[in-house]
Amino acid sequence: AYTPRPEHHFTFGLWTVGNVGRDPFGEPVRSAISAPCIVDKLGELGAYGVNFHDEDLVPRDASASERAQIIKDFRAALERTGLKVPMATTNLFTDPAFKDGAFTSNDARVRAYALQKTMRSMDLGKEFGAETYVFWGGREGTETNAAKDPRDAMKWFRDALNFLCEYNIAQGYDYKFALEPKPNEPRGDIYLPTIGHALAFIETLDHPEMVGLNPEVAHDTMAGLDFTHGVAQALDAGKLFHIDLNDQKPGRYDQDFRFGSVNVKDNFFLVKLLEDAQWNGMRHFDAHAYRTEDEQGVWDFAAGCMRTYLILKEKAARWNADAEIQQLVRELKTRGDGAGNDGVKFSPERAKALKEQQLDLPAIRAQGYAYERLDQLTIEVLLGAR
Ligand code: GLT
Ligand code: MN
Ligand code: MN
Ligand code: MN
Repeated sequence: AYTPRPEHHFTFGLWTVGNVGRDPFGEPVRSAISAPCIVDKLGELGAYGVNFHDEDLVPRDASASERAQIIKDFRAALERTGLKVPMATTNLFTDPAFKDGAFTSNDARVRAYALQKTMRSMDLGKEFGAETYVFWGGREGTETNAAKDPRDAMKWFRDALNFLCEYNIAQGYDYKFALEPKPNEPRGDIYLPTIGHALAFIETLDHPEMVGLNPEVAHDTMAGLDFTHGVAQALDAGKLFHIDLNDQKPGRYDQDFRFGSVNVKDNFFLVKLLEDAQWNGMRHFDAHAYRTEDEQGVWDFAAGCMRTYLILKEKAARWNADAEIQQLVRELKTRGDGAGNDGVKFSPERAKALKEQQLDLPAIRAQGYAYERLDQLTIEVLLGAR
């Protein structure tokens, strides 16, 4: 029942299972796994697809013939496994050229390089049929606001996205662009730090319909926010184009832990939201194995992400079918029915009637909401006690 299959739309980045365990204090602990091997193994595990940054697949310094060979081998692996490439993105953070940002660098030459690299990477993604194009502005930020006026940064960011939207149209690529917010790391502070900042920014673009979000569990958790609320707001705005699933303890460095490994309850409500909304996007795991692991640990990690998602999905169905829970939910949803202003359009008469309406405030003040019972029942579903 918890066996991942392609129709579940689970995807991984080449950089996730390919993570070699380098950190700011230590060297790699695992050797790199080739892209075709990753594809074969993900296929075996039941994933739907694999995503990449330009440089995950083709190293920056590859010659034309090396590039051609890499692409040929990768394509062959996709063909033999049936794996898709639903998403592609640009590495705008590793090259030291991007130390002051990419689209928001003070140096116009760097901004030009970022556009050039992104267009080339969009071309590469399309060679493999990618439909979503992610923008994680990891270096778009500052350590000191002496560096630049943040209004200039917003303007440069907007100019870049407007230009790339036009490139998307001119090439007939039909990509959906997905902005990925993050509050900090690797920059001291990153622009567009949360889902809400990104949603507001999108509306200032020339083609807002083309641009949505790729929110990540860990990033909102780092900001101390409730991720499920942010995802719900993105869904409500029709802007949930992609999602990065992983896990994270608040107040730490960017941990990118196995999905569901830290905060089972929050991730339960996240899965329940996605499933209740019948959201049909890719469930992408942007996470990596603990640095203690060898290659077997990497595949244990990947299988675990998918299995936990499916377990939480089953728990959500159980919650939705639990008679006691549903009775509480029904009671909450119908409480005070008929008294409210829901769905009533404004009219001067309606306003007058509402101003004069008698509400039993003492009873309203005295009532309880039974959330303690409801939450305990939720915990019991999660712990397998019902
Ligand atoms: C990097 C980052 C992620 C982004 C990736 C896409 S790269 O691993 O930590 O959150 O989604 O650029
Ligand atoms: Mn992360
Ligand atoms: Mn991340
Ligand atoms: Mn991510």
